Amino acid sequence: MKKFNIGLIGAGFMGKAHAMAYATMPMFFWPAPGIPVRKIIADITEETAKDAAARFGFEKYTSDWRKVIEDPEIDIVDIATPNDTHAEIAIAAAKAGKHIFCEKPIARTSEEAKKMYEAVKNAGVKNMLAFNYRRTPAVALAKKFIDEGSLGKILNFRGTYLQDWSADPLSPLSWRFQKAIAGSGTLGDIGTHVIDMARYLVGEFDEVMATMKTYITERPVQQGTVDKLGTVKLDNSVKKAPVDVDDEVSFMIRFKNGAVGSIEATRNGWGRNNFITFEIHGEKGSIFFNYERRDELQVYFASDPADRRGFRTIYTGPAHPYGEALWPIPALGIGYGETKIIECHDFIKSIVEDTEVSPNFEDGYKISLICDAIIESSEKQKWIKVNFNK
Ligand code: NAI
Ligand code: SOE
Repeated sequence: MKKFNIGLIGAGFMGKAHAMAYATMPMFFWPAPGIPVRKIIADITEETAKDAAARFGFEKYTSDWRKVIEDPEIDIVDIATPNDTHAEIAIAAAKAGKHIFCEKPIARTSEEAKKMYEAVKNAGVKNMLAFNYRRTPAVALAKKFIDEGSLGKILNFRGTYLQDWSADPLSPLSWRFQKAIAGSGTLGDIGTHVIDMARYLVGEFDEVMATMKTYITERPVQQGTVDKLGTVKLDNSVKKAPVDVDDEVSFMIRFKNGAVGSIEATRNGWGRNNFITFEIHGEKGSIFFNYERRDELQVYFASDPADRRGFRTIYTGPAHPYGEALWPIPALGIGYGETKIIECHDFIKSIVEDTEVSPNFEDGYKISLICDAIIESSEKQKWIKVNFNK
């Protein structure tokens, strides 16, 4: 079984999630397509990198991400740093011939995304973007129902991603609230997850009509480099700085295949934690998914008997996509970690089998073009066609 040496850059929230996936993937998927070896981890100081190596089980550490790229032992470069670093690291990794696993959103802008996509194409390296929610078994089951025609022609997609971790104005100004680092706010950070699911389940976007809003225009400046995602509240004595990204985005969609839809995303939705939902209506039935109840897919088929009208719940388990590799009984509980384990499996499998994996940098680039259209539509308050020829 081939070993793949991993160089992981960024030891925050996603550093932890990815390290856990590398450690555990072969315990779930056996025989594994390959064995990930946690070789080197980078963060911005020697101290944080050393601590991360001990905690996440890496053999070596560095405070300079370029050392990861230059290391001839490394097969896969994993980018788990804030969005402003993705392009520079990915382009350098592609030039060094490394396969690349990169966190979402692909980059801050479509210009950066295009350069990243071109770099991996030119280098011929495998690349994947971490829109992991589509690898929740219930979401993959929704895709199976759509592909096999159980819902018939798709008419409508209604999606949400609602959170409240930053609804408090004293929640710190982390990198996620700075355009220079994040590129955009809610749109790029969480809206893109639902755009990824909408493209995966329904198809390509044609045009959008959007409204974006920033409610909290300044916040106390974060201490330290890691975004603690609302678990820390600062007080009014801490210096404040402006928020220059969106808190909320809502948009309507016309898909190329004639379906229509809408997506709403906010980080100001008190009471909503990771409320990723979609309801899809087709000519022959409907499905509903809520990530906060992610073992479940709600379905209703038009052919169901008249005395049984109403959604019923399928609990995902071994009979469903990825199920055999996970847990032996339905509804034991699929977690965020499992989506990362599946993602890690699918990426390494694509390298071993020399196949394309999705979502990849091409998908990320197209999603960034959709985001451009959403921003333009919000500014001009009219429908904007997505320009895929930029
Ligand atoms: P975080 O703030 O928890 O951690 C970022 C880490 O990167 C910190 O340890 C920081 O010191 C380090 N870092 C920053 N610049 C660096 C550099 N130049 N070299 C080495 N290390 C550097 O951030 P988090 O939440 O882990 O986000 C990272 C990326 O993952 C972002 O692109 C974000 O959008 C994405 N993300 C994706 C999620 C998903 O569900 N797929 C969930 C959370 C984040
Ligand atoms: C914060 O909104 C965040 O960590 C996002 O960055 C992730 O992509 C999302 O999946 C969880 O929430």
